[in-house]
Amino acid sequence: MMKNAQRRTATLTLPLGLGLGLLMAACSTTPGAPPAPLAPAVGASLGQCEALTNQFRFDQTTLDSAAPVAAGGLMLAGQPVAAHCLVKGQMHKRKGSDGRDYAIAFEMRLPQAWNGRFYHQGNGGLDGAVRPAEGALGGGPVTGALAQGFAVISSDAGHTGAQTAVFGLEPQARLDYGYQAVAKLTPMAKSLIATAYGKGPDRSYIGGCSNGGRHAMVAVSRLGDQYDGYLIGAPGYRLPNAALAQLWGAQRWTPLATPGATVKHPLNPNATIPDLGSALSAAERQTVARAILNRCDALDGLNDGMVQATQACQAAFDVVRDVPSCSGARDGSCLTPVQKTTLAQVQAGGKASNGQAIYSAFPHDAGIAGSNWATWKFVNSVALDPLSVGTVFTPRHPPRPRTSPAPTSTSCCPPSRPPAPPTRNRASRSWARPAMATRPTSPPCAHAARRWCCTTA
Ligand SMILES: [Ca+2]
Repeated sequence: MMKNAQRRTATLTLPLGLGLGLLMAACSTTPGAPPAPLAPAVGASLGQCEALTNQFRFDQTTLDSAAPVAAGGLMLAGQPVAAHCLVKGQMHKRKGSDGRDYAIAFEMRLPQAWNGRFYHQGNGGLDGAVRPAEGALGGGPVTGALAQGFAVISSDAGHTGAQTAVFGLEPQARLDYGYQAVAKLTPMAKSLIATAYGKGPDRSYIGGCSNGGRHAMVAVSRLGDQYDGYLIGAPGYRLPNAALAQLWGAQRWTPLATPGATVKHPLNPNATIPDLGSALSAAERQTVARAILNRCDALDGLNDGMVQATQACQAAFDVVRDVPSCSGARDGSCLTPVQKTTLAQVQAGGKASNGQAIYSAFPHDAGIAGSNWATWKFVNSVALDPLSVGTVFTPRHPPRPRTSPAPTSTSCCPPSRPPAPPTRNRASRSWARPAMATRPTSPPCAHAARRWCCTTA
């Protein structure tokens, strides 16, 4: 416990130290002047590859293999990747409380000609697989971090594919997926880099899309002293609520779906799920996309079939007004009134019974015609999101509005003296809060809204 406490203290004080350092630096420069540029990262050549399995030592870490990959041995988008060392290993191997074997499996790719930088690759979905540590950054694989000479790590975040999604019921595996795997991998990866090159990374970055973007966003708040930059693409910023909003959307579409129609379950070849896609067919989604383009394509200055003026489009486009209305049976060229209102509801974002947003709204975009949109709305919302909500995520419902005022009299909860403000000890740079004022003994709380009262319980 003491060790953990010391580590926690160090984690908390490091940003403070850095902040003070930056503050001091700012005071010593001319106001308004740009900060001095950082010294460039300095690269190095890889020493040994195979020997790393014997050379490298790190707490709770095992290197299973280290093998050289020749130039061109890995191709990305038809382009050869330079020679590098592929290291595979595991951290924190353990027996879970559910009796299953867990570990944080990872691979690192260490370029022979290293650019002095480290990139932590966040992966998508529920993790559970060690994706090749290619460091895809968006914009195509040839721009990936590995191809640029970064040392790259990728991991399964603490569970295997076979353990998805039951890992969510195992407390430590759940924590590892949430954020602890990244926290454990980061210092290990830097140490491995130091062993491999004789020096640690001069710059460290973490990034990813979707769940990988979530990993990076969590790292912003938890590992601010470990990374110099965060590249976050399309992050699921509150995945439990995102999954819950998916279920909400499925509920909206279900009454419009063809009764009894089914499609294959995406995970179980022997199972089927309701065909929610029949609620808004591919032809109807194309009709909506055309209506969106009619209103919005030119708003970005170019009629190219893409809506880049996203926000302007939300004001310019109206589902009910702009999509052709069916005068007879559905034929793909129009929407019925209930289809329009349902689509408008879903795009506006899921709402709790009290009207508060569950997650986010979705901008109208011509991408509604794509199969990916339909898969998320009509398949994943039925097959995957309920599984996630049931095992991995704990959605946090929006707080209920108060239905009665908080008590103001002393009948239930006598007000205590407000606590004195904290005082600062300038010598130790610490803050101390005086002991809380003693709350008088309270009578049993009879108020209906107990959470606004003190109680004797
Ligand atoms: Ca356009």
